[in-house]
Formats: sequence, structure tokens, C-alpha cells
Amino acid sequence: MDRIERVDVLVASPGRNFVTLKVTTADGLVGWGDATVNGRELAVASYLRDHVAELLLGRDPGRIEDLWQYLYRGVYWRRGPITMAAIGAVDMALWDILGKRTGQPVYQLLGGRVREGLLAYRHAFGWETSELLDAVDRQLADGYRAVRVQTGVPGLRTVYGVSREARYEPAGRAAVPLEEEWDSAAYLASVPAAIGAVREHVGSGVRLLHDAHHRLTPIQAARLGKAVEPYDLFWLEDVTPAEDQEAFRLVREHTTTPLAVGEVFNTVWDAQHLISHRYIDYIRAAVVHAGGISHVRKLFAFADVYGVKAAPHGPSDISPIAFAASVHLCTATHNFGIHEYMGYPQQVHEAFPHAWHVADGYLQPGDEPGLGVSFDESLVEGHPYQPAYLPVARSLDGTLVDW
Ligand code: CS2
Ligand code: MG
Repeated sequence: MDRIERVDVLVASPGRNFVTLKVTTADGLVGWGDATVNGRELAVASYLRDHVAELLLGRDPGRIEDLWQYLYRGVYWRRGPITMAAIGAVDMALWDILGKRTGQPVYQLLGGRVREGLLAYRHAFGWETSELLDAVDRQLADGYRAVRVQTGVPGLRTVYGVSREARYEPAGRAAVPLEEEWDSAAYLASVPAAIGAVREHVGSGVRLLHDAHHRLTPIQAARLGKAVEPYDLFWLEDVTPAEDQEAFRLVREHTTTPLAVGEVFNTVWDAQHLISHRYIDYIRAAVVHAGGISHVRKLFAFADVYGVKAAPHGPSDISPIAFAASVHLCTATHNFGIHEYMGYPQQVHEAFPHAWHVADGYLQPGDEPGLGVSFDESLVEGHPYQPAYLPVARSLDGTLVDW
């Protein structure tokens, strides 16, 4: 039996902050895990360093499920993003080690391929509709067939997810969060027309998605869902704050626009009511933030029972390690729907060399043993943590707005 010999928690900022877990065994196998929680990186690094690393030493890395239960059930203060990201990083690293030990890519260990590739969606945004149409065209020219579309809102200076630059980064480098503006009435008055303009521009073959970032009340969300029905959205995402699962019933009862939610969920229990009542069509939990491959696999299997599809979160603040884990899991998940691929700057691709790749708009896990991804540890030295936070938003009268 092999034993876990070393556990390193590596915090580095190659363009943005990432928390990477490196688990080394006595046989010299290395497993990689991602524990990045955007804007709370040091909290999860401390959780791993101060409360988890010691518990792993000397244990059999092949007992993935038992170690998961030990770190989850064995802890009084369970759940929450920090705990579950820490458990997620350990879980990913152990699956990576199992793959390397057996010479198999992780998707083979999970039951093998159930499809030839994972449909990926990219982001397109533009402050004006004309800029948005150009951004959509660029994604289609790159071979993608599914695009998330976001635009500016007349009267607002800032809108989350709509940068005035070529790409948007979910966190701004600053000691305290930047403040943005929000006005649901102005948004509701303008966004359906922008989505309609995109549908008219691309015709019927392209999947279009839209993210409302939890900003609407349930009845506003219901109204938006109805307003965009003629434009055949693939989904409306995060229409209302995600913790009130029963709130989605109201939205559901009023619109046939498909609904997606869950990028802030950490366990199957966060979505138990939503899924078992069939209030949503897509569950968006990320492997990193919901306890790793072992737990998200159960969440997706639970969703399968109710006809809900798996559609994991894939922004640039999830490292290419967790992205690899997600691609492997979805390659072996029958009720997979679509995978977000926000994309990474070149610096991040180089920091985390990876076998996963995109071909013709579809994600492929690659065939390297394990997760097929690693981290350039030399970056820890020259690229230390930099305080960076998601913005907060206030409505025009100064009231703080939901995330
Ligand atoms: C977005 C993200 O990818 C998405 O759907 O909602 O930009 C999200 O806000 C960030 O990843 C949060 O860290
Ligand atoms: Mg989102």
C-alpha cells in the first residue's frame, strides 16, 4: 500500500490568485488539486494547511471515498464554500493519483466515455448591441456553437460581466471590492431586445445563454423568462438568489425558458429541493466548490433521476486543474448538458500545463493518466498572492444588491 508522504498548499498569482494542492506519495506519485475560492483564497489555503494537511499524512491515497467521508462527516462544522473547496482539492488530487497509479485517465476510472466531446459555451459581451454581435461572431468563427450573451444597461456606468476591455476578469485587484451600479428596472427594460437582436443575427442553430447573476426578485425573473421566450434561449442562469430554493417555483410556473443555477452551491443538499421538484433544468455546481469529483458525481446522479442536466461552472477563477477534473467527470456523465468555458489568459495555460483541450467547440479530456494537468511550482516565488475581490453592486439609491 502506498502512503501520502507530503502535502503542499501553493498560493500563486499568475495573472490572478489560485490555490493549488500538491499531494505526494511515498511511491513518488503526485496528485494535483484546485482549492481556489475567488476572493477568499487565503481562507481555504489556511483551512488546508492548518486543518487538513496533517490529517492526510501516512494515509492510503487509494481510499478516496473514505477520506472524503472523514473530511466531511468527521467534521462538526460541515459544508460551506471554504470547507468544500478544501475537500474538493484533496478529492481531485486523490483521483489524479489513482489515475497515475493505474495508468488510466480519470474519466476511464469513472466508467468511461459516454460521448465524443463536451459541448462548450463561451462568453460574448459588448456594451452596445453592435459590439455584442461582433463578439458573438468571433466565438462562432472560432468554432463554438453556444455563447453566453451579456450587454450594457442604458443609464448604468458598470455592469458585472460586461467589460469595456477585451476580456473580463471576475475579480479586481484591490484591497477592498470595487463598487458597481445596478438597476433591475433598466436591465429588464433593455436586455430582452439585446438578446432578440443576437437571435436575429445568428439564426436558429446557435445556442444562446444569459446570466442574471442572482440580481432579480422571483417575479422579475419570471417576467424576464417570459419576455425572452421568442428568442429560444438555451438557458437563463442565476435569475434570483440561489439560497431560496422554493423561490424558483414561482419563476418556473411562469416561463418555459430553461433555468440554470448552482455555481455557488457546495453540496447536493443545496439543490435537493430544486432538483426533486424539477424547478430547474441545469445544475451548475463546480467540482472545486462542491467537494470534488466524488461529491459532484453524486449530485449529478441525483439530478439524473429528475431529468436535470449537469452543466458545470467553468470561469477563469477555477484553475485548469479543477477544469480538468470537471471535463473528466462530464465525459463519463450521461446527463451532461453543456460546459462553461470562459477561457484563460496564455499565462494561466502556461502555469498549468494541461492535456484537456477544445476541438470544434467541444471539450476533450485528453488521454494522459490521471487528470493530465500540473502546476509550475516555480511561479510561487515570483507571483505572490495579491488581494483581489469580486465587485459589490449597489442600486442607484445606494442599497446593496444581491450576488
Ligand atoms: C459567472 C462567473 O461564469 C459565470 O457564470 O457567474 O463570472 C462568476 O461570477 C465568477 O466565477 C465568481 O467567482
Ligand atoms: Mg454565472
